[in-house]
Amino acid sequence: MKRLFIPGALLLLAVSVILESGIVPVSGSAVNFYYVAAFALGTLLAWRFHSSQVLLGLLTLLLAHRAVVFFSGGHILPGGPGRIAFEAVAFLLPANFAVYAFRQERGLTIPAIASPLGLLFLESVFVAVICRPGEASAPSILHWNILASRFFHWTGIPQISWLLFALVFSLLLLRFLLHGKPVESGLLWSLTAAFAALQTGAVTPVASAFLATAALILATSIIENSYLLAYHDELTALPARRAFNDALLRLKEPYAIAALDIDHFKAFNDNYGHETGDQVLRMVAARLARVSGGGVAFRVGGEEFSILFPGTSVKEALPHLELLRAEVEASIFRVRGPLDRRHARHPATDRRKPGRRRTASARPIPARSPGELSVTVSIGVAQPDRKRKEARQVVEAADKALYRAKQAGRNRIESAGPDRAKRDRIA
Ligand code: GH3
Ligand code: MG
Ligand code: MG
Repeated sequence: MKRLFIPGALLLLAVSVILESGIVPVSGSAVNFYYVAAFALGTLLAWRFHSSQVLLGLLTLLLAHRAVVFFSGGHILPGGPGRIAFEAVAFLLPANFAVYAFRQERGLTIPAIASPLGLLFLESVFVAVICRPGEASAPSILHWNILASRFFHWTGIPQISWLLFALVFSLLLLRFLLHGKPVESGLLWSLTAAFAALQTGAVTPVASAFLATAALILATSIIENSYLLAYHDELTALPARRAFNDALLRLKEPYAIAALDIDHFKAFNDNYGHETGDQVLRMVAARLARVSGGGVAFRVGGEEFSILFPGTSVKEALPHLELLRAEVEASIFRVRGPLDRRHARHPATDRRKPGRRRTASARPIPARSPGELSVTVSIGVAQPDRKRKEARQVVEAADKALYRAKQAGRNRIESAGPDRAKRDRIA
């Protein structure tokens, strides 16, 4: 939810308050600077981060605004080319944003952006044709009334465009709720800012400020996206190693750190394929995310996780870790799609010569029934003491304890000395 409103909605709200309250006097030159800076920043970021969605969004906003300014000559009259351009833009802008949201991001290559650029060109030609000098009104579809027009006397935006904006806003919101991508929330709030620009007259300085905000929101969505890529793991949706390192810097005693590793995961991949391995990783991570006792889980490596327990000693963290270990052991993972069992070897059907040494990765992983798998995890846990004051040293101690848990047979928890309490597997 936080990602839906920050920074897009927050930026739009801040700009609206500044513009409406008059706290800061809005001069024409300040707005012009803001406008140029926002579009330049957005273009630079879209280019560096290969985001065709953001570049196309920026280009659409710019073309839409320039078209209205050009054909209206700075004053939108009730009829004539300025009004026609306004109605065309109010219709095409949300439609284009919907197209960008549903296109797959394929980077900034000519073949990837050729067709949307072609579409923008055709739309520009269309607007130029319907805004020819002497034309009195836009094609009727662009100002088609669905409800009685007295309900809409306070707005210049045609009813059909209200409907389209509302529809695309809902679609973008739904997409964001499904995927949670920052660019989707960026398109959502950028479109809302563009709507505010049209509602405030499209050619006024206030409208230019809203349009610049629409561009700035798209630019910040790229920054948000790179933050997310760096700090969040895409596969499991857990915070990633960088977030773990950050959290270590902020830790204050007392605390406990657990290192957790999936047992025989390589064999899992070898038996069922990498895809299935990924699904199991996701399912284990979902359980780790719900760890009790105030623990926070991170994915720090391939199938390695860390759990931080701030304000908690090892003794206090142990029951929660034990609960987690037992929960993973008891879980049956129902894997989607057919299992890739090309390499699977079942003890009953294994025809390899007896006596031949099995490598770790050739271990048969028992499936409970077709499509149902289970895994176990080993855990090492440590806390700071007189010998290890630094969080880094506590992490190392937890890793060593994890190694001992593996050596001792896996599917168990070991805590780092001095009072090395061995916890045996619960039968
Ligand atoms: P152990 O019980 O000693 O931990 O055995 P292991 O097989 O789990 O140990 P090891 O660390 O040698 O193997 C880790 C394996 O995890 C290697 C790789 O095949 C797998 N792995 C790492 N990252 C991913 C990933 O993102 N997806 C999938 N499917 N597998 C991964
Ligand atoms: Mg492992
Ligand atoms: Mg490992």
